[in-house]
Amino acid sequence: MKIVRVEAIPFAIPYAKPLKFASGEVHTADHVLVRVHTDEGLVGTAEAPPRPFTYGETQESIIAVIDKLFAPQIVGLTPLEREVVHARLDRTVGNPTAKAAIDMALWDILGQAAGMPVSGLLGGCTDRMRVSHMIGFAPAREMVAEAERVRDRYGITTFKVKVGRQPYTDDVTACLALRENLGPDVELYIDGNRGWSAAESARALRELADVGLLFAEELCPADDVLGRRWLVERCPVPFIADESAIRAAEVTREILGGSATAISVKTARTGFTASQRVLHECEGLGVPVVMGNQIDGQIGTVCTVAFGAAHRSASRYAGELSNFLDMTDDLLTEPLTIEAGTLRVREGAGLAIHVDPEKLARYRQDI
Ligand code: MUC
Ligand code: MG
Repeated sequence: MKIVRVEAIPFAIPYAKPLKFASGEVHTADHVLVRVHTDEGLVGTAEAPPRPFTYGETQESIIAVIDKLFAPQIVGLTPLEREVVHARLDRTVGNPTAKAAIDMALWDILGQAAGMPVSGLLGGCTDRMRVSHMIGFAPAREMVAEAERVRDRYGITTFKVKVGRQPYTDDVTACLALRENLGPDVELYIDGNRGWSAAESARALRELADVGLLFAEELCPADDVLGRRWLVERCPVPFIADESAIRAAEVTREILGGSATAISVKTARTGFTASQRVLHECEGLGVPVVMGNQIDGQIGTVCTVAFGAAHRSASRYAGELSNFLDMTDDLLTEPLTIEAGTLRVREGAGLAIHVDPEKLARYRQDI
């Protein structure tokens, strides 16, 4: 079975409620649907979510790099030759979501060919994950109201609170209000998207001592090398590297350099193959992992839960699997549902991603 074509289709779905955080905001899911076609008629599907403010990719750049660079390099290979595929794609240093979507689409083909679910092929640890919901910037009382709504409606009891605003005291107020209103039983952690300095982060962590945080993520830039190490040494909870440690080599650098003590794995940027490398490295180093969310739609979320549930170490903590709730619509024929704070892996061969042709026709941007 050979790869004969790679399609990169731009689509745009508005958010009902935009997500705001220290490094940007998202009002529309301007994503790219990636389909890898084979000569035997099997088609692998995944989505690439551009995050221009984080990785520099845009919808247009993802399509250009797939059409002009990546597709011509992999057409003619078989879906089993993933090491060859990656050796070719990795000649290019950047473009993480374009590479990740191709990787996941290839796994989808392998699963379909074997008649087995990708989550099982990856590891098959469990069939579901607990869900963590991200709360973006808003006045404290609105953040509390959103967390209460999500808890009451979906049973979600883990929240990642976006911080990194100026002054940092706005975020401290929001976190204190969340703990006070939601009570001791919910899990809370914070993500600064590099918005604070090391000193502001340290002050905020001191003022949040009684909140009982689960983790602190990317509070200050990893490029402030000594400041970040100084902060991580003082941080009372595991300090997650997200956008500062994407690939295995960056994980090595950040962990061994003392700039992080936990890692966010996002299939949107490392697919399944490179995510597995990072995960196994973290297991070897004894470093906790959280399945992160790159502001994924439902297709991306199907991929994240398939990977997270496949592995013991990736399913230990709640995964960030609920961003799609803030979108007005999506492309799947059968929408994902979160019940009792849990999302199940899609049943069926491959990734079991079934795109509704009418919805794709409505939201695609290229015709
Ligand atoms: C996160 O964990 O940082 C915000 C930017 C991005 O790339 O992902 C999100 C969530
Ligand atoms: Mg993050």
